[in-house]
Amino acid sequence: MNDPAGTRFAVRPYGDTTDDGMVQVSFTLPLPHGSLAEGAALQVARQMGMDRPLIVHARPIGTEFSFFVVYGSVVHRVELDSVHVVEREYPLLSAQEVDEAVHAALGRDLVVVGACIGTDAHTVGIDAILNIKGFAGQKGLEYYHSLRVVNLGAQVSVADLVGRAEREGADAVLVSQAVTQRDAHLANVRELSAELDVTFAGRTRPLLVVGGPRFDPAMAAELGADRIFGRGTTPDDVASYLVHALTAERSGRADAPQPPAAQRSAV
Ligand code: B12
Repeated sequence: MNDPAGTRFAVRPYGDTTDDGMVQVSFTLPLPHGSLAEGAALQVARQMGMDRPLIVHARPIGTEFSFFVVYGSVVHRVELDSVHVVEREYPLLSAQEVDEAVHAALGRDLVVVGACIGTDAHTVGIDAILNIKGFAGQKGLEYYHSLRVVNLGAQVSVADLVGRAEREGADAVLVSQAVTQRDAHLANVRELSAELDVTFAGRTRPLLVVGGPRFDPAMAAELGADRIFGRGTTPDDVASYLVHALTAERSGRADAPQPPAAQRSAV
């Protein structure tokens, strides 16, 4: 929807015609498939703000559950002034620019320690960022000459990750979480952040960079992380962020990182 000056200020979904509000949602109810379950599904849809919802697909899942796809028009519209998102505030750098910036600012390699923590065994996301093979046509962080990458893989405990980060002299800890059941991803990141605080008390804590498809990037501060990356992240975005955070910001800080290990030169 546009104002007279042509500026967009509010939006609604659309299917057939602009602003018709049409959406499609899918969900499961803990009811055997039948008319009661279908009636309940329609009521769920109405309570979600859908006007005249239609069940376009329904099928039993075993004997006690039903799956639905419902189509209808939502009554809601979104005022764009009320939308707050995390925008990338740093430039995307090429691999060569990253290498030059790291070596100019740190005089050494930047150390990255990554893992999937907790019981999470979904390594494809962290490998997409770290592995030299990369993702979406971008080489992973292992490709960069100025980055030393330690990838610990899956199901790493918080204690093991923090211990390894300390021994490696990590500048950044990169963590992936795909499983969100019972908000395990949030609890795990909070636990990791607290453990980093304890272990690095009195020293500069490594950056905590978190990624996964179901994180809200706006939750970084709340979870004790420095940055959260969501679905579709590419390695160059992460490398550029590391340069931005560890060179530009830290070199200006009074508590700029002191090398915890002998092989690290001054920042
Ligand atoms: C492949 C897969 C598996 C494989 C994992 C193999 C492996 N080595 O990783 C296997 C078969 C082992 C598996 C097992 C399970 N899985 Co599974 N799995 C998937 C699947 C189909 C794809 C995930 C994937 O690889 N995506 C591709 C990568 C590239 O995308 P990504 O993870 O989002 O990563 C990108 C960004 O998020 C970001 N990113 C991710 N991590 C990081 C980290 C950093 C630091 C940064 C900067 C960025 C970043 O960058 C990446 C590139 O853009 C998803 C469904 C789906 N379509 O997403 C289910 C899914 C994640 N699995 C699920 C489940 C339930 C399970 C099991 C519990 C099933 C079971 N009952 O046994 C087990 C759990 C095992 C365990 N202990 O963790 C659920 C999770 C539901 C939930 N809400 O928690 C999903 C969503 C399927 C579903 N719809 O139910 N799974």
